[in-house]
Order: sequence, then C-alpha cells, then structure tokens
Amino acid sequence: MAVHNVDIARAFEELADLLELDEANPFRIRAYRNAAQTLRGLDTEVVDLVRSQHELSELPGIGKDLASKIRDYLETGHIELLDELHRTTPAVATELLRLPRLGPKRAKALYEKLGIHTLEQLHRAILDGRLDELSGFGPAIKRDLLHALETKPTGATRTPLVTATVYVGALVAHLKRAPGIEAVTVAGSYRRSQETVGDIDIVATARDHKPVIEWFTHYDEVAKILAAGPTRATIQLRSGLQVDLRVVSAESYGAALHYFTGSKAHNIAIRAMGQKRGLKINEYGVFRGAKRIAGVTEEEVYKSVGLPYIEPELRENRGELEAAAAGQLPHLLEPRDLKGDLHTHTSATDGHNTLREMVLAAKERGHAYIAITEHSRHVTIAHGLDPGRLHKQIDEIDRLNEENLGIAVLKGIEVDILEDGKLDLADAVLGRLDLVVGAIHSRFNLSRAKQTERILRALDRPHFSILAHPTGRLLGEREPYDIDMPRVIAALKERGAFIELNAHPERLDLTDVHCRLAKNAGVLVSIATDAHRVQELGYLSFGVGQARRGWLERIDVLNTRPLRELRTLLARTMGRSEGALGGKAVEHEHSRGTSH
Ligand code: DGT
Ligand code: CA
Ligand code: CA
Repeated sequence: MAVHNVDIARAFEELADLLELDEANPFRIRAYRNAAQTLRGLDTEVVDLVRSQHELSELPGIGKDLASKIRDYLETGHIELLDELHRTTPAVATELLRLPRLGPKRAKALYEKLGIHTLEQLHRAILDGRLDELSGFGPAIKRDLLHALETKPTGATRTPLVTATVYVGALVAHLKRAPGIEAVTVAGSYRRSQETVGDIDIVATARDHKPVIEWFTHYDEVAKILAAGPTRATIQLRSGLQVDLRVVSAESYGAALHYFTGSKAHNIAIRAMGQKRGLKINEYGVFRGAKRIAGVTEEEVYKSVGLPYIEPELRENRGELEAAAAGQLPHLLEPRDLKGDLHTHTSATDGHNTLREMVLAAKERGHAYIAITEHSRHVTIAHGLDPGRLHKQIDEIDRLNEENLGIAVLKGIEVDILEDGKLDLADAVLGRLDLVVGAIHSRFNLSRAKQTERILRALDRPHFSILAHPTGRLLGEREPYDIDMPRVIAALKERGAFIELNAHPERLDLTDVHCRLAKNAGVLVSIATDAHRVQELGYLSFGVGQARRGWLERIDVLNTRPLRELRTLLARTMGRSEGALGGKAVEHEHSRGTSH
C-alpha cells in the first residue's frame, strides 16, 4: 500500500509529541518536527524518491537517522521507536498536549496523578474541582482549559482541503486509468473550494459503468467499501476520508456534475427556477415532460433556466442566482492574476530557507515581487527580530536588490500588535520599510470590545500597511479570536490600509464572508502565503480558492497590482506620499501617531 508524505509527517509529529512527554532532548524533538514540516512541503512523494534511488538524507532537515526511519516506515508501515512509545504512554497523552497551556509536565501530572484518560474526564475533573489538588494548575490555566474543551471546533471530522488534495490527486490519477473511462471530475465541496470537506464526490463518464466501479473499489488505498452498486459506490480510504463515485453516461454528465457539485441550497434554488418554467431538473438531465432538453454540459443546465454559467465557488445560494440573472456575476480572480507574495519568512527567524533562497524561489514561480516579513522580537519562540537585526536585514535586502535578480524584494515586517495596541518596534525602524504587516500573536481571549480596540489603536500608528491573519484561527485547532470585523474593515478603509487573506491552508484566514465584506467596503485584500519555506510559496492557490468563494475579482486584490502601483499604495500606508520608484520618497509625520 502506498504511503504518502503526510502519513510519515504525522508519524514524526506524533513521535515528537511522545518524546516531549518522555522529556527527551529538545533538539531531537525539534528535528522530528522539522522533518515533518519538510515532508509536508515536498512536491514529490518520498516513496518515489526512494524508488528512483534518491538519498533521503539530502532533503533539508533529514539526517541519516531520520532517513532510515522513513525507509522503515515505507517498508513495514511501522517505526519501532513510535511503537515502543505507544506501549509506554497512554493514548490521551497526545490529545492533552494539543490543549492550551499543557506541556509535558502538566499533561503527565493529569494522567499519572489524577488518572485522566479522556478529555471528557479532564472536563469533569476541572468542574469537580479535582484539579485543585494538583500544583501547577492555577485559575487562569483552568479557565483556558475549560474554554478549549468547551469550544472544541465542531465537525472535527471534516478534512481540511489541503489534506484532501493529497488523497484526491492520487485517486483521480488512478481513476483516469480505469477501463473505458472518458471523463473524471471531482465535484462537491471540494470543487467549490470549501476550506474543509465532509467527503469527496466524484463524477465520471464511461459507456460501460461497471468496470469503472470495480476499478474504483479495488484501489489499493481503500480501507472499506461502504456501498457498491452498478453506477455508484462509496469507499473509505485508509486515511479515513470517504469518497462517493457516480458513473453516468455522457448525455447526463453536465447535469450530474451540476447536481453533485452543489451546494444543496444552490441546487434547490435552480430546481425551483426550473419548476417555474415547467422543467424538471435532476442529476440525469433537464426534462420537459419525458423529453430531455439539456444535460451534456453544466452550461446547458444553466441556460435552460435562463442563466449564464456560474463558477462552482459561487454556488452557495448567497446571491449568485440574482447576480447571474442581472448579468452581474463577478469575474473571479485567477491564479495567474497574482503578481507576488506579501508575507514570507526566512531563516533569519523561524523560516527554513535563506533570504536568497526564498527570493529566487519566488522568482522561479514567476513573481514580480516578494515581501520579506519576519516576526518582531515579542514573538520570542519565532526568534523575532529586534531593531538591530531588522536594520541588518534591511541592508541585506538593499544589497540583494542591487543585484537586479529580476524580482523586487520588498522590505517588511510582521510586527506584533501588543495588548495595548502599540506595535512591537519603534516608528523609527518601521519607517525604513516598504510595508508593515501587523498581527496578533498573544492574548487571543480578550473580549470582543478590547480585541477590536487593540487593532484600531494599532491602525492609528504612523506605519501600518496590512492586517495579517485577521482572526488568528487555525482550522480545526484554534477558534478565531473575537473581533468586530465590520468595524475593523471600516477602520482599514479609513486609513487606506489593507487586509490579508492568509493563504496558508491551515489558516485560510479571512473567511469567504469576510472577503466579501472587505470587497464591498473597498478594502483591498492581500493574498499571501506566510511561507516559512520555499515550497510553501505554492500555497497561493489555496488563497485564490478562498478569494473566489468571497467573490473577489482581480481589482479587489492588492497583489494583482504591478510593482509600481503596489509601491505607491504601500507608500501611502507608510506615511509617504509616493513610492520609491516615483522618485525620492517624501517622508512626513503622520498626524495622529507618535513614537513609543
Ligand atoms: P461536504 O461533503 O459536507 O463537504 O459538502 P458537499 O456539498 O460536498 O455535500 P455532499 O457530499 O453531501 O453532497 C454532494 C452534493 O450533492 C451536494 O453539494 C449537493 C448534492 N446533494 C446532496 N444531497 C442533496 C439533496 O438532498 N438535494 C439536492 N438538491 N442536492 C443534494
Ligand atoms: Ca462532499
Ligand atoms: Ca458525498
């Protein structure tokens, strides 16, 4: 059975967690985490690298020892050390480590001293006051734990789109080799680029359906066949992901694709429009009486109810039918519209590639510009920059730009917005930059009023360009912090600043709804990867999917602008009237701000 990179990455992450409980050497733990990140970012499956005789130890962060563990896993499906740690650690341990404020010491105390073996038991122990018997669990910790246990994101069984992508790619490749197969398209929430998917829906055409169904159910990643009939089947992959396949005839392909792409609300609305015209619309076609009048393509289905084609990402019955009827559908953003990346990190802080490597990789992707935006000093775990190190990086970028690499490197920072709304670095050093990206990395649990006020204060600083990952959420892991988004967006508008759609697939932080809010308010969205390694520069595509769900067009997005225009827009957020390309930058004090 094929092992995917994510499987190995997951095993290494678990190893790191369990070693942490074992209080193993921190460098060793770190090595496993780094290796897991490398694996998640690779473009090639490790299995294929091994097959083609590549040295795994040449991969970044993978030494001889880790390479041999990967080989063990590929050959046997096991890592001996992991099996051993599983035998000696209770299963709840890794779940506990994922909760806030629980490191190895506290987690261990919970199962060793209080005999806690499920999260449910922990919840009850806190409510019963039994946690008070343990030292190291003060009221603040208990409150945070309770909050986490009680707001555990619902629908945790949904799969992030990025994870699904890995499995879907391989499965579609398999299906395309099925006997007599004509077309294969992934439909459902996956096609609509929803940030998480419940299951995968695939529509295929073939003259003879049965061999395709057999080919599908015999895929070597299948753990369970949940249903199999003459034209449809449902399987569960080893990863747990469930997949529905429908095989239809070519005459029904468009109708089936439309039906199974959904959303259900969109389908129902389309069907109602059909009914008004005396048409019956289902997954087999569009019918007037017994006569099929459409169904080969999706365009035909829409045409039968008098509408132009509607892009899958819009199909949520959130106004797309009305817009289509009025000829006012947006011309959705395309991946090629993006000219560069405005949020990236390097090995100067917690990134894994050097400045030069990041810049050259961005150029390789065809970017016209890349902004380097390291963390500031307050984010100590990321080894954030202090003024001295930032000055040094600014000089380094100036020198790099003098080499005329064919890509512009913008000088930025991801500066921490402190609890009181001040920025983590003084105005003097921020003033040397091309852009200031501001972000919250602490005190996520402030009240809505306080959290909003914190951001509004930061927007009043003399230098502020883009609000990064505006709600701080991590998909399936951390709930968004509570802010008054319409108010924040209005303040950004007033300041002439921008909002980020963080394209990292574990964040996708701005939601589709908030993208639309920004668009309607006239605040440009910066779609940026937050890349910490060169491979992650490819995450822009996830941002584009989300942006399309938010109805964004090329004109709504900051980094579709050519360099010159971008510089002008950014210069304004920095209190300068003109971009560096438009002659000498004119600096003047921002009326409201002072240094701190
Ligand atoms: P998911 O899987 O929860 O992420 O979301 P979807 O949208 O992929 O939903 P799923 O897999 O249950 O069904 C795929 C599509 O099939 C759905 O988007 C629309 C269509 N569909 C499913 N059930 C119904 C239904 O009862 N009525 C109509 N009109 N369409 C349905
Ligand atoms: Ca689905
Ligand atoms: Ca389904």
